[in-house]
Amino acid sequence: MGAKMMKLVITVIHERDKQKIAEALLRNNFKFTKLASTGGFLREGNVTFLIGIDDKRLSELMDVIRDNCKARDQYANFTPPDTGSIGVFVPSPLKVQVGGAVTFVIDVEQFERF
Ligand code: 2BA
Repeated sequence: MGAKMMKLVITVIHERDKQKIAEALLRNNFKFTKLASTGGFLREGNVTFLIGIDDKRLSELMDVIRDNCKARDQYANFTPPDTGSIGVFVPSPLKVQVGGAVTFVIDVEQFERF
């Protein structure tokens, strides 16, 4: 595949969508690599897919990702910084919306399979 015609799509997916999206990618003949990853903010496991494609298939791939991931509300408890003061801290859960899929599209400069 000529590298000029390639994109690398990196998409961070919620754990609960990983099976669904992997099946949809396979069904639609996309090649991918799945990496176990951890969100920096929630510090929970998520899954990162690396998907190398001919750039003509970019919108098709975006549709597959969009159709198979959904946004979810999650709650995060935070430990406060140590202020040195005496007292009991009751953390209030913070609601955040996660995903559906955080997606980056990168031009591939070179692609080889050795
Ligand atoms: P986390 O870093 O665990 O973030 C989970 C969710 O928490 C985020 O959902 C966002 O709604 C919220 N959040 C993140 N940082 C925040 C902050 N400093 N203050 C308040 N709320 C915050 P998403 O934006 O959908 O991100 C889902 C996951 O995608 C992230 O998990 C992270 O693993 C990845 N991600 C998101 N943006 C990224 C970026 N710019 N670069 C690399 N990875 C990213």
